[in-house]
Amino acid sequence: MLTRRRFVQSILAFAILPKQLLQAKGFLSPNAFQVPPLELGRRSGKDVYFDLDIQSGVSQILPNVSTKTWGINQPFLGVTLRANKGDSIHVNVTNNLHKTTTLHWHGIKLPAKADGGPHQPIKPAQKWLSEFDIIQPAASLWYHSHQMHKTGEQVYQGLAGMFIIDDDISKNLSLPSEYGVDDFPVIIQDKDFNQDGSFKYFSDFRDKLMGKKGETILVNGVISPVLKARKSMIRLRILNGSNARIYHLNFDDKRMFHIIASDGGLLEKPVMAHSIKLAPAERAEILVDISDGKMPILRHKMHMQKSANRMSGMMMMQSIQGKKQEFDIFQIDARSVSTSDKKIPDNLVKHDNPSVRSISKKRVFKLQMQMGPQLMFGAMSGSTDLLKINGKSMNINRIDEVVKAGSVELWEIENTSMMPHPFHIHNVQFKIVTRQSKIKGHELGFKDVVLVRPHETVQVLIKFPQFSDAKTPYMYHCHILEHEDHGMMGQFVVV
Ligand SMILES: [Cu+2]
Repeated sequence: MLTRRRFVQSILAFAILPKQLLQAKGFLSPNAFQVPPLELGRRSGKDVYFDLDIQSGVSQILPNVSTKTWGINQPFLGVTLRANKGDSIHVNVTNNLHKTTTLHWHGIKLPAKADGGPHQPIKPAQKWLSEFDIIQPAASLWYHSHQMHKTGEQVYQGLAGMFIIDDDISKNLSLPSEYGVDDFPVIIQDKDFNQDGSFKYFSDFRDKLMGKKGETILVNGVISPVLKARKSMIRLRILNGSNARIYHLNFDDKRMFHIIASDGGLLEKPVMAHSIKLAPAERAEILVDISDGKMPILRHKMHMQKSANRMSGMMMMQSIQGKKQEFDIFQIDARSVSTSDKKIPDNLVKHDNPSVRSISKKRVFKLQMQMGPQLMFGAMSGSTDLLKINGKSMNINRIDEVVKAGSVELWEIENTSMMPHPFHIHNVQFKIVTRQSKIKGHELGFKDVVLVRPHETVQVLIKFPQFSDAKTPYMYHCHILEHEDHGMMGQFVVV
């Protein structure tokens, strides 16, 4: 017979047992920080050849159960590709999945045919050759699936990796740049798991509306890793690779760090900060001084006064439902660092900003979500046109905008909804020129994603590259992947 004491014990044991929870919360048995393998390709002069194999595999993410995952040249996530400005890139992609997919080069200026968006699907067992010259400065970019209506699911499964560009300026700045030694990719994603260890995508219709958020945070595919640092100054290339979660990143000991780069590359000057906000698909590079030999934890946590003022209705709803709003991301173990000779430069690069006087056209994009019963019904029935831009849901057969190659335009993005939307434009790096809040930190740099807050209007200044192709469109869309998949996307051609 189960005594009351035994009963209480068993309940406690049940509550405490899942190891992944213990690890996630207390770093009880630390996982090692994983650095994605570096792929430099086969080089012949300026020509660089990459062979990428999109594959399915099995990964040990949780203790005791394995997870079916997707990856690029490895079972889960993509290898890090690295090349130089001026290189001619030739990527030979093979799809070894049983599903059609694509590989999109996020943040890279390139011909529309090489972009890897919904117009360049790769069927199972097929190959796709993407070729482009790198015409932009050093930056931390990334690549991911962009399959029509399936981007959310496919990125969630693991189809995402980092693409690093170097140039002469970045190499001569004496910044930490030894990959895996003092220079680390940090791909942050949030996942949910089923009992059998498989990824749990779409638990309910709310995920479709608000975007899929998971309760377990992974860094480069690992839960709560500890990075044993060897140098006293480290560079973190942080990518928010999550489908929908926005992170407010800061250290538990409130240490300051320097933001040195945004989506499109280095800032003009390092910016001191103690926190940074990154929406899905945004990147930032930060330098962290760990010469004190301590063990700081990078976490996702809003400041008290901010969280009180800025907590959106949606977030309130989530808190009420008992969903976690704060997470430890990973820990740096600086107990055995050796002194780094790296000093933080006062100046980094000079930006070639497009001039406001050369604006040839202004376009307005209204981001719209249907509210009320229509939305609920649509979401539950799996409708793919719940979300709109300028009154239209994405139609792959419709060109929404025609842009002149080489022109400078002002794009005004107006969020008419109650939740924030990170707006992404393919083939460009733009500057944010006006927004309701102060433009600061990484937002001072070149961007390919801008977070547009509820009821906010943001203006961005864009100089379009010279590539033109009247037949093949590029995308602009919300980078909450479920929003993209459910219609908040449009197409433009450059002629
Ligand atoms: Cu959105």
